[in-house]
Amino acid sequence: ADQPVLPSTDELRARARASLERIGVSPPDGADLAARTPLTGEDLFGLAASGPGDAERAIEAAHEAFLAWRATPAPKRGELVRRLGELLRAHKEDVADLVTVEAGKIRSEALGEVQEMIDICDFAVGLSRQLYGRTIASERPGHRLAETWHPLGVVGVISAFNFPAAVWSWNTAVALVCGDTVVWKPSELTPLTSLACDGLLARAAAETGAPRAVHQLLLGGRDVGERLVDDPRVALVSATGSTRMGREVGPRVAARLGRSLLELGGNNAAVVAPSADLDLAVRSIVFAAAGTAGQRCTTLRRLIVHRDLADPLVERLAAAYGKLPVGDPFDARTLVGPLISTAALDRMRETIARSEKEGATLLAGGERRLADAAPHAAYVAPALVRAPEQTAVVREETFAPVLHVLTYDTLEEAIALHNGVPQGLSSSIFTRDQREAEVFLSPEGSDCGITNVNIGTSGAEIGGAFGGEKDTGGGRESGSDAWRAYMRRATNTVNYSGTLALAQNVSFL
Ligand code: UN1
Repeated sequence: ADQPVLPSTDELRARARASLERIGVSPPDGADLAARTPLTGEDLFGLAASGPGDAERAIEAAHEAFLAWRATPAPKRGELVRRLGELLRAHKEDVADLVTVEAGKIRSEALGEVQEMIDICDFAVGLSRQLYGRTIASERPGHRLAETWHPLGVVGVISAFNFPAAVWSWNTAVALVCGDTVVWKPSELTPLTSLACDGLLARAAAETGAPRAVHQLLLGGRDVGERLVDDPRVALVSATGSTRMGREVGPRVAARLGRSLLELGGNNAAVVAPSADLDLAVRSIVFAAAGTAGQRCTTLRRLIVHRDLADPLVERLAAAYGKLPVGDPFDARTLVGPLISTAALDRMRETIARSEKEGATLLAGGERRLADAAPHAAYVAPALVRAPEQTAVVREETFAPVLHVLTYDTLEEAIALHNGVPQGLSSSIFTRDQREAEVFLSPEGSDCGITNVNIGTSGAEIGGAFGGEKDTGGGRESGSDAWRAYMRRATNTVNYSGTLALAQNVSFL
């Protein structure tokens, strides 16, 4: 089922250049950093990277801009984000092209990523008139007790290759309406997409009269990220990536008593109960496990199936896996694009080999594809693996399409398996039994930040708060009241009584 013809690196370079031109940015020529495409595994452009000196200047500029931006009324700040949303609508295809060229996403998912950006812009514009505090009943006569939400400061955004644009927009659209300014260190694997986002925001700023300096882009490596982590002017560090990265970032930010918002690894599972609608379950599982070539933090990695349906379900999944078209993500027939790198492919193979050693059986996929056509790229058939139990390798997150199937007898056992991993991002149950569904959603059910019924683990809407527990880092971003992490709360007591009344009935003077 492979798509045999891949675009050449020259074609991809031309395509990326054309998108960037229409957006209005030219990549900074240089030799520090290579923009690369996983479609062929080859370099597109040499780019100039930012160093620690640039990071210092960017933080200072963002801090200066913050001092003015915080005094701009929130609905006016919303106008900048509204314009960004309009520009994203106009350049949806251009940004999606860059996402496909740099992250390897299939067309529909790349367009979906830009739609997610448009959605969060709409959400943030509405939010710009709804940064509500509360009034609280005071215990004293003639007093008013209230809380007010104020802008926080500079937000450092550290993002990953797999959502090179949307995760930036969740943070940036919300931070900007909250009155914060942003310094962004994107993944070194997706510099062109970041230049496009920064360029569109710069245009939105110019057209709405907002200061350009509210957003700063740093195309750099670890040294640049470290500056954001350590600088006390960066009030909030919002970091998306591996648990290993989070374990370094979290304590360092905490050591200076800064705030961090961590979105780390997931090892997401779905429980398939006896009453499940199997047609629905199969389609949901294949999208969640093989979509985005298994490279979402919300990717389905574990399937916990009732023993009575394990064999028929596994058979249907293996048949579906066998037909998945792997290849050029620009080809409308393709469902699985390349992995980000051959290193990711090596890790995937290691995981399968370790799993086999731990007693598992590879049922479908796992083989490299298109190696002759693109020897530096990493096309692979998504793997379906049946594991005898939840062994060590099953408890780890491998950022590649490997779905481990486990079986259970009682719901209690299914939930114990489900929660028996260090990560806690996303989870699902497929069932038509309301009691089972409610138990899964209850305090004794799934321990994740996202818990779904009859829908897969990936592809959350922006309206909800996004994030997870345990090794996932505890952060929440995107919709609902996640904006509060980007603001500081002030509690106000106002005495309009003309006399002094102390709280807790204290008398003094
Ligand atoms: C990520 O993989 O880092 O829920 C984010 C989803 C997307 C976001 C994933 N809306 O799959």
